Amino acid sequence: MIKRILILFFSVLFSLLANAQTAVNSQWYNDAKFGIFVHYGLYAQIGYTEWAQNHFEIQAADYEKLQSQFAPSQFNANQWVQLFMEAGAKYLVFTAKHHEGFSMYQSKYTDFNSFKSTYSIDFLAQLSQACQQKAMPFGVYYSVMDWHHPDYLPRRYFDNRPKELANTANYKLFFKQQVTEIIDRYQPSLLWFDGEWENTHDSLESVALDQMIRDKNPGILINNRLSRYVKGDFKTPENAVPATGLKSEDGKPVNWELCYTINDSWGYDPYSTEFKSARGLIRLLVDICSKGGNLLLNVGPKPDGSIQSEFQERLLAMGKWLKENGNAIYGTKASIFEQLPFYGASTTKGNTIYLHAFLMPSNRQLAMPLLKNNIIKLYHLASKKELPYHITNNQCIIDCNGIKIDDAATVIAVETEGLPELKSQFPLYAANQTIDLLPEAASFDPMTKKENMLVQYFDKMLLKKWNQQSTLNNIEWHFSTANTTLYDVYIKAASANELKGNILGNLQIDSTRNLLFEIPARTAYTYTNAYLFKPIFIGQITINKGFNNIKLKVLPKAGQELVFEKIIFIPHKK
Ligand code: FHN
Repeated sequence: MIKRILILFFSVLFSLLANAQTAVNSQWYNDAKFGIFVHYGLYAQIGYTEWAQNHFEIQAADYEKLQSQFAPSQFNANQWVQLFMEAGAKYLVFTAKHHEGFSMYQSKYTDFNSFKSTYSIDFLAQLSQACQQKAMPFGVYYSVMDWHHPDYLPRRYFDNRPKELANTANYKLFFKQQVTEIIDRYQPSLLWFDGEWENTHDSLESVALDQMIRDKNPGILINNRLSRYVKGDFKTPENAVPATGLKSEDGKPVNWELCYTINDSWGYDPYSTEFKSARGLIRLLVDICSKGGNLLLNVGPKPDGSIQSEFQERLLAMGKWLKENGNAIYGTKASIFEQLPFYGASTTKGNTIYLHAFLMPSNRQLAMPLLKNNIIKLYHLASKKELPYHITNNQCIIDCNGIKIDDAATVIAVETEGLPELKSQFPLYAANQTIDLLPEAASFDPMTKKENMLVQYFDKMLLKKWNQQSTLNNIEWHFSTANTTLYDVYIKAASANELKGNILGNLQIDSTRNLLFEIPARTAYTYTNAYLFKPIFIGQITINKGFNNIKLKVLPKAGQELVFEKIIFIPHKK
């Protein structure tokens, strides 16, 4: 009995220690917020993404020929790492082996590796060393799926090698050997597995492998893609920010990292020429941080190992912004606000709240929901200039006159007495006040990503493309009123397409009362500027004292599309 109690005691203790270990290990990762992902392999030579072998249905034997042509003449590990540092990134994840099966290092277990090609480069050796010199944590990507190894199953549909000869046990051993040599030799801080989805029956014994890795290096972080049987230390959504961050089943925030491409491809693709803007990438990083995650931004180097100028320009622009505003990113936690009255986001670090205004309101008065705390200091982060503020309508209104507005995000720091706590999420309006309901201050139904629908148009935000194809069902505002008041209600909106008929809509007040309205069709002959529309009167409504919920819904028919600027409630004058 005593023996059993002791065993139980020690196993609980070990598991507590293991969990505590993960929490300590992940500190650098949680604080880093921004890493660079590099997808580089033989596929860069084809220039049709890292899936080129699959796309062009190339047999493994033919694909092997790319090894002798691989000529990374411009590769320079120190220059890469220098660029990533200048971008403000805090860690690097490099593809040691992608689905093509080519090892980008000197592996003992296969000759299909970069050291055995003309340039004899061990990318892992050079990059891990360059990172070490700059104290930048180094991470290794490793694909479970392998289109080259003769013993990996299942094969690609076009692969003509006889399956019967494959012995999965050999691949399992190879996989384990390579992972072991990578850990032993290059000591990565992080392992980023991928391509795990085919091994549904876990022929690769991932649980044991995960344990083996952690026994070897208890400090290592492992993503959630080794297999479905292993949870991993962080989740890895791809190319789309989860609307409210990610939580565990018991509702606690979990570590997560969005991997994201600058154009539309991970591996080099000269045909993928739609590049996200630097401004968009900065805002993406802010948005991710405001939801408690990290950004792993991808770069796909050219076949010669250089990094194309479009990527460099964007990375350097991010670095420039981070140099001034990095305090509002590194080491921060998610926003304490559910919703902000302006277009932007917020992050928190200790006693400081950072407000990131993507768009500064044209009157330069930035509103923050009311806090319980006293404010000790409130300043523009980039210039350290203190800013005047006052409390009104249950909001803290910050006067942002006299500071330089940043096109990507202007950051205001609010230092509070004690840890910041929210007092009131929603504004409170007096009887004689006009209420502007802006799309950036609305909650969108969970089906729709707000940032996909909002477009900055000079000094305002517009909600665009509300049509039959959009998932948007409604948008909602919440606020309180100090008195019961009768309002004249206007909408500023227009039909984006010509000759498609009037667009029907409904403004619902507290789920019970409806103001139905029509946005007149735009005719080809009256075309002026669709975005400089006049307010359309839609009726009168009494708003009761207290908390209110206003829901806007439009019902576009085929071909119709709405552009929306705002709803205005003006107290009725007798
Ligand atoms: O198939 C891969 C893809 O090529 C790329 O490596 C991404 C990065 O997360 N992962 C897989 C798709 O999820």
